[in-house]
Amino acid sequence: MDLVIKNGTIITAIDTYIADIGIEDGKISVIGKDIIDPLSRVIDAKGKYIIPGALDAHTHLQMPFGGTVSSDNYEAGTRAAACGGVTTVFDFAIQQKGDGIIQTAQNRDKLCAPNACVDYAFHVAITDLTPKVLEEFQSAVDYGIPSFKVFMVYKKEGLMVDDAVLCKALKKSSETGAMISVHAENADLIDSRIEEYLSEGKTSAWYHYLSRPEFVEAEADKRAIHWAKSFNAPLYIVHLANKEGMDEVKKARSEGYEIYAETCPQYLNFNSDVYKREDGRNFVCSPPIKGQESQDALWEGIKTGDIATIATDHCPFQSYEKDWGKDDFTKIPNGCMGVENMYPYMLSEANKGRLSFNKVVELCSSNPAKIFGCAPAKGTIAPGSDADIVIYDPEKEVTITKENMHSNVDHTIWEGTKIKGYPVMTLSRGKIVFENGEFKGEPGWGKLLKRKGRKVR
Ligand code: DUC
Ligand code: ZN
Ligand code: ZN
Repeated sequence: MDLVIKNGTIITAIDTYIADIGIEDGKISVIGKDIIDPLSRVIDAKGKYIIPGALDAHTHLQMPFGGTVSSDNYEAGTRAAACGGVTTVFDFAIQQKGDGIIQTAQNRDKLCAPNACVDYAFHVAITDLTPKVLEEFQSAVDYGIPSFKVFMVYKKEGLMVDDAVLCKALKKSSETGAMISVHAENADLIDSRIEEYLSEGKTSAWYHYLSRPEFVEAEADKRAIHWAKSFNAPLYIVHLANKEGMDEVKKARSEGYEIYAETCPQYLNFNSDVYKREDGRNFVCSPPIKGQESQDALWEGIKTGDIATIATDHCPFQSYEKDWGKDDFTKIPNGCMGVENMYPYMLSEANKGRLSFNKVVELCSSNPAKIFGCAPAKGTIAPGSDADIVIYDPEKEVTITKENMHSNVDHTIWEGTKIKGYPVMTLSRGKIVFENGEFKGEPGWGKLLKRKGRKVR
């Protein structure tokens, strides 16, 4: 064996127990008591928790957006991921008009492959659903890209698709084993509210929130769920942030529909009051962070199992870029950092007793692995699985500052947040990529995952 982790408390989505873990050739080769191999390196993890690396199912690295490019390139973003216990990122490859699905992922991979420090996959965001692209769904699934996203917003940016396209994609996904995810907000309403506020001289970040409040997101959630039900297709709603949408997800699931909701730490930890702050523009993301009632509903959704995953929507921009919107909220590039904060924050909430550690592993690791076709290699600690492992010290306390984070961004919305318990080591396929606050990985280590499609109903 190459490495033995001894005496740690192993926590998966379903189990908690003390055992040793043997690692060989990047995989977990054995789990048991008193594993001895005189030739292998030994890490004593007594008093520490051993958890599967997180899968962040939602990042935007090096993404052209908002008049610039998100500031974490593939190296910086996956470095930050490793330092936050994330061992797989799912990035969005945006289809250029005329390109195919596999071609879109391959083009993006040219940027990613030489730089990725942890494993990665692409969801392809479909912007141009020609008959040829629709026909390509099956080949893309067979190739190992079974997840596609559509934007119900960003009309001017050329990303938005209409309901007819969404429905075609849903229908085809149910026939081919693909999964469609949606960014759900009502584009027309946003545009008309923006116009109104700007004409009244209402330009601060607070009006970013008011131009896309709870009901604007909820309408699109309901519409997307309606169409998914109509075509008997599974649906994954990214970054759900509002109560009414949460209620609709709950209802659809109770009726037996396969609807998955993802939310993000920023929606769980902050509420819309942040947009009244002097630095409110740093929190500008879409959908915006909602009111307290919505935050409470999301936590309740976690408790009931109606939130399936936590991911980050990691999309950082530098302060000078956020400042473009000082006097006009529409000029603020949308997005915040999060990939390094998700697992520590959620685990800290578990450490404080708000939810169980098993539940955090389920939300941040095992569920995204299952939903997006990379279980059981990812998302658990079991013989045969990849040795993507986080060693977590429940006693270590960290206060987040921009200086102790590893992204390429000069500020963080998490500044000053106290985290109780923290990852002390991250292994990516058996390789140490983070240890005691320091990045230890290397660009080019991360591999593109070929994933399985869903069973066709
Ligand atoms: N929302 C953001 O805040 N940033 C990137 C894309 C998105 O939908
Ligand atoms: Zn989005
Ligand atoms: Zn996003």
